[in-house]
Amino acid sequence: MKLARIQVNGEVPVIGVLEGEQLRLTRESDALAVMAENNIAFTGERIPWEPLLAGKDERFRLLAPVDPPEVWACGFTYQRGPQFQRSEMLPSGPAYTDAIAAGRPEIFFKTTGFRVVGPNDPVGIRGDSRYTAVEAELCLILDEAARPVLFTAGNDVSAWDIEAENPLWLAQGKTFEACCPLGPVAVTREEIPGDARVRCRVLRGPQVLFDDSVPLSDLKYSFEDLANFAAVYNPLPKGAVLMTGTAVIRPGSQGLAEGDVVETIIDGIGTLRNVGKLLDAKFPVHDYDFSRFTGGL
Ligand code: DO4
Ligand code: MG
Repeated sequence: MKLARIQVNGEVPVIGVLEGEQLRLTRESDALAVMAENNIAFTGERIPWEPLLAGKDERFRLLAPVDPPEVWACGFTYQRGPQFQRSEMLPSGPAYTDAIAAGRPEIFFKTTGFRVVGPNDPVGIRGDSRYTAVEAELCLILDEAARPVLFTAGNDVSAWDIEAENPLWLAQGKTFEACCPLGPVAVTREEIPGDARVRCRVLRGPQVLFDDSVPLSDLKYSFEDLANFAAVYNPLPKGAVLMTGTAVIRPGSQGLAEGDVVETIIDGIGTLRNVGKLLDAKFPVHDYDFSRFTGGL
């Protein structure tokens, strides 16, 4: 089952079931409820999927498939690790290598639904970041018992230079306006093929700046184990999302720039496309020179 959430003419969002090339609208607003339903209440309306996915029909807006109460994220979860050595801009050191060796993933709070964005929405780039990395990740949508029951694609976009300068600034590097694109659909497990890959592409106009992928089977932990690590002493609300970590890292020192298109592509889920947007500073911050981060390498 593949589920999308859309807004029709600015009204309350509803869930649709993707059937072939059409989205069949339901009267429900919650993907988990539709998934559990035996008799889904359909409205009778069917919407062509491709124009909706491309954001081309003004009457409809494709949203993130869920509006999560919380989004948590895992780090250093792939076999390829330490994957982050592939870029000179990324944090490294004993804290990172020890966590990989210890067999315990990094788990951190990413955001609430407030900073989640959907397909075609802008993805934020902090004005004080010289190196904002895009992190293509499979995301687990958890039920009331923290079981992964739906899956979507996400981008754990991160101001890595800020975390690299001081790991205590992790939250500032990870959580900011529009820092968490999710979509385009939430799927049940059987929709994800055994040989699924997680792919990341960055495009600037017609130029492909980056295109790489890894098999999902390189993930060192099972989905259930990651959910258990996150929830073992930390009750998670129904509908919480858990990002499973990235292994696809753009090498070099070029981060996401305003106008760059970033795609997270996962077999069985599809393509989540977003466009980089440089965020404005909302308030003056006294006694700290944020511009020292932005002066170039
Ligand atoms: O602190 C580092 C975060 C690592 C991460 O987000 C990942 O592995 O995906
Ligand atoms: Mg990540």
